[in-house]
Amino acid sequence: MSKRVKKNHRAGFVALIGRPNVGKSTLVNRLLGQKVSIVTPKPQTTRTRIQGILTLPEAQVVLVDTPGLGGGQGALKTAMQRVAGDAAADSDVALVLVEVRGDTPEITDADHAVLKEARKSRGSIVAAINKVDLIKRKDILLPWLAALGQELGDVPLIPISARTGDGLDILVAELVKRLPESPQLFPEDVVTDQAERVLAAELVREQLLLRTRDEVPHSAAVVIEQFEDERDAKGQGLCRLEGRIYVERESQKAIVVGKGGHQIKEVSTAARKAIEEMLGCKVFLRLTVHVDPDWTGNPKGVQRRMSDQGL
Ligand SMILES: Nc1nc2c(ncn2[C@@H]2O[C@H](COP(=O)(O)OP(=O)(O)OP(=O)(O)O)[C@@H](O)[C@H]2O)c(=O)[nH]1
Ligand SMILES: [Mg+2]
Repeated sequence: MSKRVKKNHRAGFVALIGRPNVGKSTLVNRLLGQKVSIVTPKPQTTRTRIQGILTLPEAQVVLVDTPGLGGGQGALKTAMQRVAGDAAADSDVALVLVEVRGDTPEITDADHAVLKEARKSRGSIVAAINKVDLIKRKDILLPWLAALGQELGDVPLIPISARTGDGLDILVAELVKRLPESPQLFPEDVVTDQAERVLAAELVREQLLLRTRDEVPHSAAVVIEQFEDERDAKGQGLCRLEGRIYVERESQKAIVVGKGGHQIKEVSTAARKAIEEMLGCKVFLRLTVHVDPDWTGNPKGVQRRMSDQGL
C-alpha cells in the first residue's frame, strides 16, 4: 500500500450510534454490499464493535457498527454500552441513526441519550432517519424531520432506507466530506476486521435469535471451537466447524435443543447454509448446547463468553 497521500483522499472512522433495532447493522451491510454484521428484528442483536471498510476511489470510510444504546441486561449491558460509547469517542464522524416510529414524531429521553453519546466524537455528527420505505404517506416525514432538526441544530439530517438503498449516496457524500485528509488506512481488499470463525459464530447466533424468544436470545452466546478448512488445492472438500452454544439455564437449554433435537437441527441447517455462502465452501457444522449459569449477570461471565469477540 502506498503511503503517499493521493490529493484530497480522505479516510477515517464513522461510528454508527443509535437505539437498538434502528437498522445500524443493516446499513453497514448494505453500504458494503456484504454481510459483516448479523441482523434480526429483535433489539440487542449486535453485541460488539464490528468494523466494515468501504473503499471508494476518493475515500476510505471505516464504518463501525455498535450495540444499540439502552439495550441488554446486567454486566453484558454495561459492556455493550461501553463499546458504543468508546466507538463514538474514537470516531471522526458519529453517525446518529434514528428510525421513523409511527405517524407522530416524538423525541424521547432515549433519543437524548443517543445524542449525548454521539457528542463524545472527536469529530462531527451526521444524522440519518432510517426506514423511510415504511412511510406510506409522504407528509408524515416532514414533521419527523422538523422535530429531529430542532433537536440536532446544524447537524445534517438525511432520510434513508437501509433496506432499499434510498438516500445512501447523499449520506456517504456527507460522511466523506467530514473525514480527515489521509491515505487509506487498510488495504483495499479488506472489508472487515471480523475473523471468519467469529462471523460463523454470529451466523449461528442469528439463527438462534430468529427462532427463539423471551429471554433466550439475550442469554445465548456462541463460539466456534474448531474450524478446519479441509479443501485441497482445487477447492474440493469440506470446511469442518464445531460450535458451542451457551445459555444461562437448563430450561433455556431445553428450548434451544427442542423436542427430539428438532430446534437445534433447524438452527444448525440454516446456519450451515449461511456459513457456506460466506465461506464459499461446503460446510459440516456440529453444534452442542451448554449451560453457563447467569453468565450475562457478572463481568467474569461476560469475559468468559464474549472475550473471543473482543468484549
Ligand atoms: N423496512 C425497513 N426495515 C429495516 C430497515 N433497516 C433495517 N430494517 C429492519 O430493522 C430490524 C433491525 O435491523 P438491525 O440492522 O438488526 O438493527 P440494529 O440497529 O443493528 O439493531 P441492534 O444491533 O439490536 O442495535 C431488522 O428487522 C431489519 O431488517 C429499513 O430501511 N427499512
Ligand atoms: Mg446491530
